[in-house]
Amino acid sequence: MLPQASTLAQDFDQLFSFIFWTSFVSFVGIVLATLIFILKYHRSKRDPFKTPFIHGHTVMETTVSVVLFIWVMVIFAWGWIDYKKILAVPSDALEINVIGKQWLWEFEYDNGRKTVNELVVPKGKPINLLMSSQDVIHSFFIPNFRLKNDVLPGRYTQLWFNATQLGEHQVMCAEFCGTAHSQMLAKVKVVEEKEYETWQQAWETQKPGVAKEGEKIATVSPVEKGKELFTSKGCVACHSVTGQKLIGPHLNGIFGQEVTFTDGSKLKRDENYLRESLMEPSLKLVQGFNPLMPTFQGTLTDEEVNAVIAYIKSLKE
Ligand code: HEC
Ligand SMILES: [Cu+2]
Repeated sequence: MLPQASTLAQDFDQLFSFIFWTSFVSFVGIVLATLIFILKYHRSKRDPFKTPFIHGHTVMETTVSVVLFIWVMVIFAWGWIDYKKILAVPSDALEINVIGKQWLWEFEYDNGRKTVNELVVPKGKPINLLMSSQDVIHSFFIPNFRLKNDVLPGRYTQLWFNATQLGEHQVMCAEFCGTAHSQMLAKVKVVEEKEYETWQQAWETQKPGVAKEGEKIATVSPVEKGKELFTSKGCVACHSVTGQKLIGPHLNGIFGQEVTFTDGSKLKRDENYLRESLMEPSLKLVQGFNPLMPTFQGTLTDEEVNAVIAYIKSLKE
């Protein structure tokens, strides 16, 4: 077995073992029963009619059906309980943007640092990957963590984990995505929290040619980049970030809150909703407003969309 390197790995392995071993036992039972029946009831020259005609056995048939039903329901319930753990992203998780493209993985941290095919994370801290693809469907798969989720163009998916083992863990793309699909590999490097902080500080203070030793460089974090785009792309003309109503609704303090649309339906604003608001603004109209927002499809790159969303998320009441 591969190492169990995340907090959830053991849970998933237990369910896997349960399914594997119960299936194995029933497989052995079926093969044995088949052999016994062959030996006992096969047609022979000596006694061609030794097997009596069987009418069925209600008690046995019902028992088998009920036992099998319970077995399947146990697997279902157990799987559901585990699946909910995948969905329950801890609120204090460190968020990292992941962009998949043919054929590499790009990571962007909240301070603006970017890495390719190497994701460095602190051990024992919940990490939430906010993933999207720039081209086709990919899938982010970390076997040692027993975690995998598809990475889709034009939409966010998430994957959270809490790494429990130091060292490097292989990442693969698990969705066939073209010629170099099998080389679409990355590593998750798990380090102690201290080391992680030093690693980030080293970059912030010693980026070659930009800053003298010990001096902070002007790094552009996604939030800062988003703030710039908010002005340069003209969002400011229609949206305030101070609570004021302009042509469009104000955007501060809205993330995670409920929004009501003109047709009366409601939705909790999440990353995918914000993304959709930028790409297809007329799809869901905020109550009390007119369909005046232009689409930003094709105008903003995936990275810029991530930045704008990070900025909106950072705006408090
Ligand atoms: C010409 C005016 C205009 C511009 C420019 C504009 N918007 Fe909008 N926006 C609107 C209007 C009007 C609405 C409300 C109607 C709707 O839902 O489409 C809206 C809705 C939104 C919403 C949903 C708000 C909510 O309360 O749920 C978001 C998010 C948003 N805009 C973000 C942006 C961003 C980011 C930009 C710049 C990249 C931008 N908008 C540019 C007019 C504009
Ligand atoms: Cu891929």
